[in-house]
Amino acid sequence: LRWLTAGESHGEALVGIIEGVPAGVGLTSSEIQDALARRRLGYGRGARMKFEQDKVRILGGVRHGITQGGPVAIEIANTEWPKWERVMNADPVDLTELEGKARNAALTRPRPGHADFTGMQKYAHAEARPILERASARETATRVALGVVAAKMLEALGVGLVSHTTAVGGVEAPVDAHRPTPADVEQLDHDPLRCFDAATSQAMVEAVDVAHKDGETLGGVVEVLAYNLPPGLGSYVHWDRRLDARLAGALMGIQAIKGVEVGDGFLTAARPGTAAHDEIVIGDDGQVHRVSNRAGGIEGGMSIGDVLRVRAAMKPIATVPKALRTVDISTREAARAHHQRSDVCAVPAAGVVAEAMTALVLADAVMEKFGGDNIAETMRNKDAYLAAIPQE
Ligand code: EPS
Repeated sequence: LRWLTAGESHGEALVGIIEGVPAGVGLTSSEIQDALARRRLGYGRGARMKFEQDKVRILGGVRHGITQGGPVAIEIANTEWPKWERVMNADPVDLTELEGKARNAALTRPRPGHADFTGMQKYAHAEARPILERASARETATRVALGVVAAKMLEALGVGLVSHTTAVGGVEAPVDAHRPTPADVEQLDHDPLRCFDAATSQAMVEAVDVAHKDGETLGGVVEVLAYNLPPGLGSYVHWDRRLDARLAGALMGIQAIKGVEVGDGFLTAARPGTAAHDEIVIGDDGQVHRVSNRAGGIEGGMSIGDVLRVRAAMKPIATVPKALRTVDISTREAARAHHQRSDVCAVPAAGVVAEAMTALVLADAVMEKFGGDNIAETMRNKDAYLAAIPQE
């Protein structure tokens, strides 16, 4: 599988293309639309999430709700485009009417923690508009859309994913809290922060309210779980084939993600060896089992057939209402970073994006292992592999 995204935050549309999708996978634009709606949920998002809408069109690769084997192309049109048509037009346009308008003002006060300043240096722009347009997490809408294609491939193979919020600011779900399954997605989507623990969720809502009042922003932690994966996706034989390495890269590549854990991750570093691993036993059913899943479903860079568990830590959004110190690059004078509006907390959305990135990596690993031009062929190959490997 390979995939690419293009488009700007306030551009006409975002587009994504994914290539290598087998034929025979069910896919409709309303499924993509639903996933995009889930990404817009979450307590603490800014005003833009309310008035802007994602308008999905599948432009290629799908016919009558079934993938055909060609690249799948998806457009997510931005309903706010009429407001931005001049400022963001691909062709040269007359901007005189926009003089003095905030939307067209040069952004010369880069935000600490954002791509603004280094982007201006690297791409030789005198202001940050061209940087923030592409650096914006708006682009993650495309990843979620492509993630639906991957999730539908995985679903055909019996693999289900779910994501949830485990921390917002300093408020954390208890370590031993129940973990959700794909059957809990609806319940999670109804929770203001997509947190599975009701008491923690309530405390998170309060933390967001306090941050909002204080002109602050909040980060947090999200967790993605994948159920029913076959053992043997990824490989120990080379660094870039390790499933955990590929997941870490994919999750770290999400805007504002600063840390990734697989399984118990950093907790494991503090444990002695006898309490760090998952012992292997023969269960009552005569099958080989691990007694725990501290490893998060991956050993030696390969899925082990247990629940996959990865986490990503998001930093607080860099567009802080109580703006941070910066320098106005046009005058070289001390200033406050530019701020028009912002999300207080986008952690729930990051969970949906992390789930999409995980689905893309897993679908890629599945295709690498099992191949197939039609998903039925992929399933046959998977079944034959499972029937042939030693189980007991
Ligand atoms: C974003 C800033 C906000 C978010 C945007 C991502 O946009 P604006 O600066 O126009 O208020 O709303 O997220 C989305 C539009 C989205 O669909 O997720 C940023 O700087 O990353």
